[in-house]
Amino acid sequence: MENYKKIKDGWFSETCYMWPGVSLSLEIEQVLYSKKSKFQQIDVYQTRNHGKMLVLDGIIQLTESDEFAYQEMLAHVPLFAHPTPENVLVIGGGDGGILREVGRHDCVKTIDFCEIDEDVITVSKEFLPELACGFDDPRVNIRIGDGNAYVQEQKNKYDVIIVDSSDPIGPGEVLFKRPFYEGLKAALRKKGIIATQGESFFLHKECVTNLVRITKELFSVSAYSYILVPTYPGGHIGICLGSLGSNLKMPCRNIPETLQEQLKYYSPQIHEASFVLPYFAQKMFETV
Ligand code: SPM
Repeated sequence: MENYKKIKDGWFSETCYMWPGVSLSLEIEQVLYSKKSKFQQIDVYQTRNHGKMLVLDGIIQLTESDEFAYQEMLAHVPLFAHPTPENVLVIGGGDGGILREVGRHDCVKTIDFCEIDEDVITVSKEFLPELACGFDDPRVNIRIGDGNAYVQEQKNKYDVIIVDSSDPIGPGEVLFKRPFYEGLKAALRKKGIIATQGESFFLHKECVTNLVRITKELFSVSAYSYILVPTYPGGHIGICLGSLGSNLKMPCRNIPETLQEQLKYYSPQIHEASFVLPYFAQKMFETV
């Protein structure tokens, strides 16, 4: 019961060697689920003020209070940067939140989805139905398995690939390495775009610089955007983007009013603004 070490006096505290000396704590009302899967410890908590919270191996993956920020941006930034996204691949994100957002695009015809840990899907369907509704979309094809192995077998197939990974610890580690990015590139069609969970330029300079270097070297267009997420360490997280031709920093399709009204974070304005980085990060990326 490793996870209970993280709860003291009714507060869950997230600690990790990737962000040493700092911890975010949330008050917990109830432990709803706590079990080790084949790959990781899965916990779902009822928090006092942030709704339900999904935690994998002691790291916060989402809370119901702010999950929309991450899911909307990681999905809609690449999808609106592409002129005609029809075939989409989502790797990771067993909670279904990214699928929910991708499914909002009528032009998308197929959504292939690859997740290593089936238990995350099962648990999310039970405890996080507002995210897991993404699995109900008939365009979604679910594959349980290793995302890297799947990508390496795909060639010239996808318009947009979204990687909703956990941190580069445990099952997510391989998704931060160059061979995986080479596989992503080969799996893209002309003008294709990748968008990957890009960590924090405040907390993980080496990791972020490495991701930016890889995307710069492999893709003709690359960029880094960031999202405000109060319950991630530092209150933010990045998106690392690479493209085989499409411009990334501006939406190239209009957002239908009916879709805009369903969203809480993404808008054409924040799409552009999210690429304007603090000066130190801008310099860090220019010199990579
Ligand atoms: N669909 C939500 C899954 C979340 N995937 C990303 C989780 C990252 C958690 N750690 C954040 C650390 C930020 N540097």
